[in-house]
Amino acid sequence: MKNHPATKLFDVPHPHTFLVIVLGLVLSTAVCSAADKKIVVGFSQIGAESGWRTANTDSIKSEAAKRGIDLKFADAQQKQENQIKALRSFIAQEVDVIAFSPVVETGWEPVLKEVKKAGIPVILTDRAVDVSDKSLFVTFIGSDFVEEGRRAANWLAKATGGKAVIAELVGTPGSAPAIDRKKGFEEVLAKNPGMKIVKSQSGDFTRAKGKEVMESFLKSPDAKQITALFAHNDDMALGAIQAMEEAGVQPGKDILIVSIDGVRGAFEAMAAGKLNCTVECNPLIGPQLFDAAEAVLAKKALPKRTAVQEGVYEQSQAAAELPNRKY
Ligand code: GYE
Repeated sequence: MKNHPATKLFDVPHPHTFLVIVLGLVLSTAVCSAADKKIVVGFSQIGAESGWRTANTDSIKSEAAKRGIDLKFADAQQKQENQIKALRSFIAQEVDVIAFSPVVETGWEPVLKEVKKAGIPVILTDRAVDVSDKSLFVTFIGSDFVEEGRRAANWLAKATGGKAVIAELVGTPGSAPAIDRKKGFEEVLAKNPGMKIVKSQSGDFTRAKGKEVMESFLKSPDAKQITALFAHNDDMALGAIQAMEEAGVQPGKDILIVSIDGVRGAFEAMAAGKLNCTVECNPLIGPQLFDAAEAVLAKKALPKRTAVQEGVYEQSQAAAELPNRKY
């Protein structure tokens, strides 16, 4: 076949046109990637064991969405092994920052060393880890659980004139809030000889377990002497209230109840006269978490520890405070 000029499919453009096109492409991808380069944060959450946790998850997810952060969220269903797997998968995905709320305090050194080797900064939220090498994380944002335990005991000491026979519903064994809240509570008890803990068992921070353990407390031969309940979180207290009602015991009257978190359900129970006091533990740490993530990527210095501001509420304040509660 003859190659006639009229049958030519494309005109070959002038070489300068190529240059302009290529330059244009290079420039536009550079501009796009600067604007589109989202911060990628891997977050390993403990689970969904309580109202507190649900509010915490919502706070983190909604704040990430608001800031256009690419959040890789993994739910560990309260198992440390799942959290360790999640952390390793974040390393494999080369995320910019890893954040997590450790279910228990110990056993993190090996995986945190892997994260450090990969050059990924770690932010702890809510619960702390027990590691000797503090360079394994950049910062910890969370509540002072020891102080929360003290506040619960101080309220009870005041309410009972320093005389109480106490049943205790402990949080997840080995978790920072269970260890520290107990410590703070017992510190105040040591100064109040008329107050003693006669029963203490874990309800794993859930309503169902709190109910189950309270049922067994109430069935024990010395159940009648219990005058107060200290629950390490509101959900366990709410479960215990159910157990008391089913056993014909009046929660909030026959047995005084103090718990920790300040979730909406606790305020409702206080307004109904069934719970006596809740010590606030603020779960809305999404904004602080991503402030820290952005700061660490901008190479700004961060404090090793940021505490969250919290209060103590009793029955008389419940109705007025209810409309202000955000979780
Ligand atoms: O008190 C409890 C949750 O770590 C502060 O975990 C958190 C605790 C919170 O399950 O309700």
